Amino acid sequence: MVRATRLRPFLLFLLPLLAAACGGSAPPSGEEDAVLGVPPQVPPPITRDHPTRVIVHLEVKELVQRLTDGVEYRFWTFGGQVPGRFIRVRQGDLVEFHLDNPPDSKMPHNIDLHAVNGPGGGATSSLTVPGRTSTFSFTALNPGLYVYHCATAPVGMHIANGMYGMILVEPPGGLPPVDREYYVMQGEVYTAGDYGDPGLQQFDMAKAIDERPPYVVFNGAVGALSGDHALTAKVGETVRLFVGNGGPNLASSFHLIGEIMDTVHQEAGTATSHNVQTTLIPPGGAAIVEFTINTPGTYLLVDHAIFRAFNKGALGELVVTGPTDSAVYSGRTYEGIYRPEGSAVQTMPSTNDSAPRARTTAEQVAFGQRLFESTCAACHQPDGKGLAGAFPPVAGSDFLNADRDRAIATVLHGRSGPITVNGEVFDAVMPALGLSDEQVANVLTYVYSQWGNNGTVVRPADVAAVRARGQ
Ligand code: HEC
Ligand SMILES: [Cu+2]
Repeated sequence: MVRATRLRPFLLFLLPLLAAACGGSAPPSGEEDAVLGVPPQVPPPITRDHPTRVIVHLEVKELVQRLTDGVEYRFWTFGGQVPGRFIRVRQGDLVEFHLDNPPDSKMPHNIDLHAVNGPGGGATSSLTVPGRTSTFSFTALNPGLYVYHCATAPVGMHIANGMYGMILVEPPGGLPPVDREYYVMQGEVYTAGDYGDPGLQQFDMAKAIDERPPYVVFNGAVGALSGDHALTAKVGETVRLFVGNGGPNLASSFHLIGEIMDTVHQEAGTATSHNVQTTLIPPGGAAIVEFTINTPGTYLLVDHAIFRAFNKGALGELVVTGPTDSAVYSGRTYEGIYRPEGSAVQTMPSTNDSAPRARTTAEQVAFGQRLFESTCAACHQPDGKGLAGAFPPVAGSDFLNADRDRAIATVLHGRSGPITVNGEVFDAVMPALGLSDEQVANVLTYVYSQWGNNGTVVRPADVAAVRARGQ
């Protein structure tokens, strides 16, 4: 008895603290529209002391943007930029998520948020074809910084084209206040051309599968965080970087040249470590990095897998102004030495000639089947039947069977614009896949031999002829 009465005041004091720590225990009250951050900016910290219903509208935009000077790329984005809009909520919030896909899009898309506890992270509830919108809700149960990305087949292609971003779930009470916060994400771009090859570049599926990106960049372009777009801070300010990695393939050895990270939330989880030089950020992962700059200058953000920084674009700048502290550093800066080397970089010859040559039609079919399964099936489906409204069938396709050379040109160069296959109109984009004559011949011979198609045999010489005609 005595014990219980003594304990009661203590429990009364502890309960609100426990509730605050769990975050999710109070039901959400009220409603608000999310403020979304345009990279490299993030929305302001949350000042609410209770969970609420947060309404997020994210619009997919497929658009051509600068990749580097003289080079453009058709990005698929969440909100018009790479990375996608930054979402900021509080633990316990009920997030009502709207994914909008405008009618002029070419592709279906969806979203998988790593902050979701539920099948597909939202992907199974959000597949949205052009001209439609999808809605689903989730409670932000766990605090942390989470990647989101498109998970529509071929998943790697949607991510490589720029469909990734981040959502921060703040713990109750928020993160410790800092002077500056920025949003940075690394990602690869798989262009058909080499680094710096001018013009509008096509996606290259073969390079993506081989994990050989011509570009590795921060925030979607070479120089997205340099010059006029550099991050800025003043001496003595505390800076927090929300750093993510969209991948799709490469882990980032994230490093700030000339600055030690005072605090790192590794993998953007709850644990912190201190005095870190380089932090590893896996594809689909993130880190929260905090530091104070002691002396002015230009500090470089790099992937310390260093060819990526100086030859593929993974380089950003943080320009710090203010009084020099010569006790911290003698004052000589290295600005100007660690510059990107421009677009006139060396290129290594790329050949596909190591693939074994098929000597018989049966071998062509066998090699072609492997290629179909690894490269074409993601879109045209393993049974060749395609996906209504998105990918045409190659099984029993009148379009395919009517014109061999047109089929060769499609696989060689990709295809866009409306086509009619078995009476259904498709108006989407098939990427150029960067295949050799031999590979095109094999995969088409395989496709022609399957699913009721007409058995046409395609030889490498036939492909070479179409290539030579520029058809
Ligand atoms: C990223 C998705 C994607 C991949 C990968 C892809 N295709 Fe396509 N393919 C399409 C789309 C979309 C179209 C329709 C293009 C249009 O609307 O003009 C198409 C059209 C075609 C056509 C002409 C239409 C038909 O159905 O007969 C053929 C043939 C074809 N693809 C074969 C292939 C082969 C072979 C491969 C693998 C080497 C492949 N595709 C890989 C998306 C893809
Ligand atoms: Cu997508």
